[in-house]
This record gives sequence, structure tokens and C-alpha cells, in this order.
Amino acid sequence: MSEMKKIKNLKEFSTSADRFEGANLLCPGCAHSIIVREVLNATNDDLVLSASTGCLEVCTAVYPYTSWDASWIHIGFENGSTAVAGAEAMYKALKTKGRLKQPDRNPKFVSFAGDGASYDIGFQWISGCMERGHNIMHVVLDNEVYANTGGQRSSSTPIGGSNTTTPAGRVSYGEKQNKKDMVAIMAAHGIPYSAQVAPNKWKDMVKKIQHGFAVDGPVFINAVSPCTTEWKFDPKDTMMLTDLSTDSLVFPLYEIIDGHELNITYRPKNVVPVEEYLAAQGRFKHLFKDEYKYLIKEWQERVDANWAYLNRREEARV
Ligand SMILES: Cc1ncc(C[n+]2csc(CCOP(=O)(O)OP(=O)(O)O)c2C)c(N)n1
Ligand code: SF4
Repeated sequence: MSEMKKIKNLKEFSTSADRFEGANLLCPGCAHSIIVREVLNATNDDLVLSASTGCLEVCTAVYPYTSWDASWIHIGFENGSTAVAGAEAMYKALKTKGRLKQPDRNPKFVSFAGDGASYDIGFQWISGCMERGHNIMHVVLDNEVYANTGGQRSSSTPIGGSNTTTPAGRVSYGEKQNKKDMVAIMAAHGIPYSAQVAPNKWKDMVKKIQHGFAVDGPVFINAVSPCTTEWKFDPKDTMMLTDLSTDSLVFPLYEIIDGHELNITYRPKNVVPVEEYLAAQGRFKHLFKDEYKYLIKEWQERVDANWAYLNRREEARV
């Protein structure tokens, strides 16, 4: 087992050796790059990475340049998880046959993908990786939209959001479905570890990523990734938006161990009303018109009910 990286403070964490360089073409204020840096900086281990097609991939590997200073695969929109699972299976086979020159290096296998690539198009591939028990980590950069192709809704898009395929207007308040509970679905595979993380809570993120790397078997991580372009907020406000998402409990932080044992890992001292989270984003601005205000109340009720459910599950220890 490789040694866990010790991280003293934020300064050291944010300046430790970069395997994801600062230079890229992501929009100013895009949270994708912050999340990736946090995941990679949580470990000193060797890494085999993939990025499914989406903003992260197209903005960090514009030939002949790359932002990745680690083994990195781009293979397709839907199958980044199976690409690293294949590499992991090959590594295991070579190790068993005694054909590795450095058998104790213990590399980590991580696939990064958007919610479109994970909740929808790569769903069955990820499910297969989880079910087969590959020693990989799948990280979703959850910006709740297909950002790279112009902002179409995905099954992660929350109700009431205005997008290019579910626009708000005279006849519609935007997205009609509730966001898919992907963490619960992945945990239902009985995998050793699944969790929600947010880039503003970096210590919580590091703890979860390190735990994920330490367990033997598949790990699923869902990271909230505010998108300045599609959520429609000022690029300087990315972390403020992330704070609003965790402190309103719209995006609660928790983990699920062995598919069932749920722990809440962040309890905001002052819970922010959901209305503040919605008001900070252009994609929800129509909800503040008189005819749609009832949806804000429904939003709050849904978030409250989910928080109560998470608390009940934690308490039940089942
Ligand atoms: C099989 C397939 N379908 C569609 C596309 C077109 N495509 C490229 S990126 C993208 C959207 C990516 O969305 P998401 O995974 O949510 O990542 P984001 O860009 O939001 O980070 C789509 C639809 C593709 N490359 N391959
Ligand atoms: S469109 Fe959104 S996800 Fe894509 S680079 Fe810009 S901020 Fe990031």
C-alpha cells in the first residue's frame, strides 16, 4: 500500500507539484480545473487518467499542447471509465505474471467526465465498471448541463433550469424533470465508496479522494462544478456559487461506504435559503416571475426533504 500524502495547509496544497498545469482554454472561472487540481494534488501516487469528451478534455488538450503532466487517455465521450478500467486490468495481469519492472508503484486509475458523459451517455459503461469491481475512481464534473456543445439539458439538470433544449419562456419554466440521484444509483452497486464533493470544501475533498484511493475497488465521486457560461454568473463568483450550493444544501456533502453506510460530512452552521442559490444564477431568473414563484417554494421543500432523508439514513446506520 502506498503512503498517503500529508497535506498541512491550503498554501502547501495549492502549490504542490502540478500534474495538471494552469494553462488551458477553459472559461475564466470554470470550476472543472479547480476540481481536477484538488483530486490530483491529493496524492503522490503515479496516475493513469482519462477525460471523456467535454469541456475539460477539449480545453486541456489542444494539439500540440497539453495541460496534463501524467499518463492521460482521451478515448470518447462515453467510455473514459472503461478506458482506465482496461488499463487497470492490464496492470493487474502484468503484475500477476511478474512482468512489471516496478511492481510496487501502485498507480491510481481515474476517469474524469461531465454529467452528460456520466449520468446519460456513459451510464452503462460506468455501471459495468462498478459491477465488475475495477480498482478505479470515476469523478463527475457535475455542471448539470452539456456545456461543451452549447448547454443542452442532461439528466443531472435540475428542475426549473433554463437550457438550450428546455428553455424557459411563455409556455415553459424550463427543465421539467428532477435531477437524477446518481450517487445513490452508483452506491446501489455495492461499491466500497461513493461521495459528493465540492471544490470550496477542499479538506473534505482531500479526505474523500484519499479514502477513495486507499480502498480496493470502484469509487464514484460526484463533484459540483459551477459553470459560469451555462449557469450564468460572473466568473469571479465561482467559489461564492459553490458556497451557496453547499450551504443551501442543494448540493449536500456526504459519503456512502460499502453501498449503504451514509455519513454526512458537512453541516453548514448557517443554512442559506435555496432562494439565494437560485437568485445568483441567470438560468433560474424566470423563477422569480409571479407565475413561477411557487417553484421556488417547491425547490426549498425538495431540498429540505432530501436533507431529512440523508439525516435519517445516517442515523439508521444501515
Ligand atoms: C457519442 C457522442 N455523442 C455526442 C458527442 C458530442 N459531444 C461532445 S462534448 C458533449 C457534451 C459534454 O457534456 P458533459 O459530459 O456534461 O461535459 P461538459 O462539457 O458539460 O463538461 C457532446 C454532446 C460526442 N462527442 N460523442
Ligand atoms: S462552458 Fe462551463 S464547463 Fe465549459 S469551460 Fe466554460 S465554464 Fe467550464
